[in-house]
Amino acid sequence: MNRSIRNVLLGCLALAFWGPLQAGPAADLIEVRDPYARAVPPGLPNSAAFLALINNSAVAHALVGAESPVAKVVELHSHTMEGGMMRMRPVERIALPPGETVRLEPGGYHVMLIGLLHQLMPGQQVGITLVYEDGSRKEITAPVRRVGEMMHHH
Ligand SMILES: [Cu+2]
Repeated sequence: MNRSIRNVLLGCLALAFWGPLQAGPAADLIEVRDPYARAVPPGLPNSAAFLALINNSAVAHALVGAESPVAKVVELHSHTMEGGMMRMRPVERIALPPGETVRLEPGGYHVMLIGLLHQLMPGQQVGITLVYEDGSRKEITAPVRRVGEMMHHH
């Protein structure tokens, strides 16, 4: 058998077996676990939401944005140490490697809620739409929880 034909046949076989494991929009393949938003006292303009993202597919995906009706602006942020201070920075994407769990948690990546349209109190639910690199979107609901005080510097 000619080598290129054999390669094509092997490729088809691989697709037949692997295709179902990785096909489909990222929103269907990325599992969202334990989402929550940080409660803030009255007068504080910003908050953040946290969650774990599990890439159950065999291909790399990425979170590239988020939206929420509770804030004027929603950004993806990272926390980094700079000169001994924790600083937040907007990031364009959060990579979701195949088979891995990526946690958005206090002190690390988070969904930044800027310009809250109302106070976030424990017991409330916050709607968040996650946007993935392929344009697929997932709507989730995050309960509002009290989170230990964090230093936040922009
Ligand atoms: Cu932030």
